Amino acid sequence: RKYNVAILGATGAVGVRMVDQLAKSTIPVKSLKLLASSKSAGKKMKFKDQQVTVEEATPDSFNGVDLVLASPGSSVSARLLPEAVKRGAVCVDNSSNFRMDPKVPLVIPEVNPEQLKNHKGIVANPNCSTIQMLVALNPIREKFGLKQIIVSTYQAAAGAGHAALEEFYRQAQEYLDGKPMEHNILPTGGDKKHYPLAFNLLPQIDVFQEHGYTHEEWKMVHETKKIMLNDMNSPKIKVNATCVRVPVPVAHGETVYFETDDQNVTADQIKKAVDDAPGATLQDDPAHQVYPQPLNAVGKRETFVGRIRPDLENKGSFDMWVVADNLLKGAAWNTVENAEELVKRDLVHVPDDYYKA
Ligand code: 2RA
Repeated sequence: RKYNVAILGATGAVGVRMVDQLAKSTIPVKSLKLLASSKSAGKKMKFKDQQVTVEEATPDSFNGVDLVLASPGSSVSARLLPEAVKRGAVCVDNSSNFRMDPKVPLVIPEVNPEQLKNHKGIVANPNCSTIQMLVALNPIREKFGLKQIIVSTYQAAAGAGHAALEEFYRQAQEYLDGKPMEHNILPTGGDKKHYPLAFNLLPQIDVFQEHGYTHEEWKMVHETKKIMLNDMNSPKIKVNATCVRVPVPVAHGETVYFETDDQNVTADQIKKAVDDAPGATLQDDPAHQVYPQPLNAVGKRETFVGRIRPDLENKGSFDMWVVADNLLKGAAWNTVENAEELVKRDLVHVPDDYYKA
């Protein structure tokens, strides 16, 4: 079977990578539609040896489409993906819109692929910072159980969008030229005040919500519980997050502190579990200063893990450092990988009780 595929949001920072990852994927593509806003309609993009013209996305754009890869922003996904499902298309959505919807599986192929069979036409891609953390933690949970996760993130500017990344580059040059740094977007377009990111750290990603946590921090907490326990309210795994924007263009870093159920686990056992895990690459050799770095992760599909070591004052607790390209494993590649799994499992079918907005 070959598939009629559409990429919604094809011209964005994630969308262009989806086109590239689809071309490199195992999905047999019969036809490809590139969909975006009216202002991008008419642009030409390369797919394998073809040139494809970008079209404006409308509900009828999905007539005859089997598979949609989406990263258009939450409001567009909310409006258009139910229309695509109604027309018989199965959608993998990278926006945050459907992630916590009980009718929508939230999937990382290396972690919970069995959830894919429960889709009602829409599969949600988790947040980039959640994905890389769980690719690293899942082998540990499976072998030794997890009681608690405390994560601090060091998130790249690209996570805030293409315009934010451009603003960051301009700021760096302004700083070096001794000029004031223009700041109109970062830390987030959704809030009132803006600050320079270059040569700075901003402990705010997305807007603030209850108890002084940001939306990004709540995403990491709730998405982790939904994925690891298939139960958004389970108290079994305690999760706490602090998300910080750092002056790095692409690829997020995370320090992950975790406590295992099994109190007699050693750091070597943790390292072996990570080394054997799908999608994870262990880079952990302090004697030779080997550890993951964002500069080395850009453009790669893997999640890189290092600095694994025991908390010498709390038996069964460990630290580790996790790095991945937030636009690839964090978004475009995980989306395409979910689509590959749907194809492999013959799940590209919209059920009779399909998702309705
Ligand atoms: C960020 N994870 O980094 C969020 C959305 N991409 O801004």
